[in-house]
Amino acid sequence: MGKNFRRAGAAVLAALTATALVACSSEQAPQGGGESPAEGGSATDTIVLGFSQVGAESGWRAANTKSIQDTLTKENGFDLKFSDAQQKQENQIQAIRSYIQQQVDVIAFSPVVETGWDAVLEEAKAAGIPVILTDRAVDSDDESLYESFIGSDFVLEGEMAGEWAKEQYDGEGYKVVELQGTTGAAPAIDRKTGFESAIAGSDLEIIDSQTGNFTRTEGKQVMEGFLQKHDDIDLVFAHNDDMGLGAIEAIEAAGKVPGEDIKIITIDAVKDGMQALADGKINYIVECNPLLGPDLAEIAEKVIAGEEVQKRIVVEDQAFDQEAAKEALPDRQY
Ligand code: GYE
Repeated sequence: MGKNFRRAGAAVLAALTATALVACSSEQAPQGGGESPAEGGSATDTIVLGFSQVGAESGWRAANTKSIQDTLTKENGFDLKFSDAQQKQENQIQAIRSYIQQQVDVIAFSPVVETGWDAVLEEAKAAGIPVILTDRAVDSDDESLYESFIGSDFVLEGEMAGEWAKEQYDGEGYKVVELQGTTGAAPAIDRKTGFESAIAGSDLEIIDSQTGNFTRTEGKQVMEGFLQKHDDIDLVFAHNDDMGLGAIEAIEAAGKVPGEDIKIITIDAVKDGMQALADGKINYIVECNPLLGPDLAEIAEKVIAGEEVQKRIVVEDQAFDQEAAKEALPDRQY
């Protein structure tokens, strides 16, 4: 509920500030993308924003893309140029270079992996184009390469998952398998770190850990391999709902009952995950809010207006057990 209010507030603010930006962007913004002026207004009203998305790997990503596309609209004062990198860093670098060439007003992206961005970000800086990071962080010593990073605290998410596991199952000698997100991605690195630190010194033991690349298909495949290798798995920690949903399929195909014979903890809390939680097939989900469009719009407007922005905007997340999922499902937006 609180979140909805916060988001509505951001949208209103976005609409208001968009109007105030007209003069500013007409002075400093080059005509990005070579587009003709939008009907009903001059092109100078508009912030041209190039967004490079990670891909379409998960329900979370679909909700994140929708939030961005629904918010950065012409009506809200944006001309959004959107590209999907299909989980490949080289595609993202190419997209960012093309946005630089088009002289967009702002570049935003969700970096598929953490490292290897300095060169292209320096090119953007040299061209005078501000960069905003959404969702995932970059690992760079030079913080001047981006204006702001909007996203969840993934270490905290992993800790919340680990704390809950520890509360439920410590003392019982639980064997855990881990389905990691995309290798080298901030959420995969940080969720692993957080979970491990929370269960350190407990009776829970991670007996196997492999990437499922944040997808349902790979989550299922990796879980099939785990089930063949180990006959004593008690708990799956999946770095996202989709891999957990894939694991459910593998567990059922192996004749076991997900949520009972093998417990499952995931992160995201997208609709399909929440439904599986309410159905008793998942035991606990830590939320990761994908609705970053309003915050991105607000920060982009401020950056263009030359206003101060926060370097780090942390999106707050909650967590759900099976009862909480049943209650939350009817009002869930994603
Ligand atoms: O948890 C996962 C997606 O970066 C937070 O990426 C995001 C993660 C999310 O594929 O489902």
